[in-house]
Amino acid sequence: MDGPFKYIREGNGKVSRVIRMGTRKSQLARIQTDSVASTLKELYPDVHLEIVAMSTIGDKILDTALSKIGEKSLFTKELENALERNEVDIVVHSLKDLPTSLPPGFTIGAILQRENPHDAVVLHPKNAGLTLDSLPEKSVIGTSSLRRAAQLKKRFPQLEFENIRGNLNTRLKKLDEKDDYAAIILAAAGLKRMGWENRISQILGPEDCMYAVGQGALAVEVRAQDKDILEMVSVLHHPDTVLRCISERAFLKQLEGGCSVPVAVHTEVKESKLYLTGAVYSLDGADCLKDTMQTCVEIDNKVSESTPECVHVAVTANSISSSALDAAEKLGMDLANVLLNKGAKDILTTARKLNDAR
Ligand code: DPM
Repeated sequence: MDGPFKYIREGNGKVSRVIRMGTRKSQLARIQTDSVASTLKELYPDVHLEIVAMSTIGDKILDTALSKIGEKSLFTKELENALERNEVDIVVHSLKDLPTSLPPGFTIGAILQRENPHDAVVLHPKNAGLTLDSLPEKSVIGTSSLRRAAQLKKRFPQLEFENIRGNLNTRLKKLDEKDDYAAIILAAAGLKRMGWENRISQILGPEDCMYAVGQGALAVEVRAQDKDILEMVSVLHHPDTVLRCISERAFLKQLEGGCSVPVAVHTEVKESKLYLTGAVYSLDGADCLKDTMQTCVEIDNKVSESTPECVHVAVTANSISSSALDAAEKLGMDLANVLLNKGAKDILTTARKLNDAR
């Protein structure tokens, strides 16, 4: 059969489209892609799913801090090229790795129910039983997230913070097999998906460390024009997660923050209200601007067939009430504007300059 898509002829003579899912080769990326694949398989037993694994720049450069590599969309670019060339139809990402604007032609067609969005402490085995409060003074904590370092430096001034890079497997190995780090900080969601929940010694609440925009949620990226695939994946949307993440992404976008700035958030949906706390930090955490706002989000699941397709911070969610999506996006922008009025731009510009000079 001609055309860009791949088809398969089944035993009964029926021709059906093969859906190809692109993934990075890291174990976490494979696990995440496989979990979305098995959900799709349950929902659509007749589709033929194929998984195509490829390495990305982010996987190849393992020794440089994420925040120092100039390339935006580090982990996503090669996968997007494959999407563009119709070599794959679906790419599963950690939402927090996806920029708030995608290149033209791409959209996030689904955001799945969020895992625990908080950060977690993983201790060197010799420190079993300790916490960030009880570790000896000057203990070295491994993280290359500016966001984590800024908040934790302020909260735990007796500790020291150093970069650690590599995928989750590499980091745990560096922690366990060397004596460089007393502990490392990782997203609880990634640890859980890898089956390493037993290594979590402490979950950091918002008073210790707020999470990154989109942390803990999986996103499905597709070609914006591919209506069949968009409709197929849209059933994966988890409305509360979508609203929270749209407000978080709008907050980051309005601040003009990338994936490696000291910006942190906390969101909740309670009784049709969406609460967003957002903050920006100087690299040492000494300067901090933080505020909380709320808005009404009626999740009525009313699908208004007549409304034209609209996209909120690169997310297409036609199955969710557009007034709720609009309110969530506005909440993020409004909160960012409040912080910008208090001088958030200066804090972020200085943080960026200092980080580039390191
Ligand atoms: C982004 C950051 C990190 C990743 C920055 C941040 C952590 C970098 C580091 C944007 N992406 O969080 O402030 O520690 O050096 C990443 C992880 C996951 C997705 C791993 C992790 C899994 C969790 C999820 C890397 N991206 O943060 O421990 O699905 O949210």
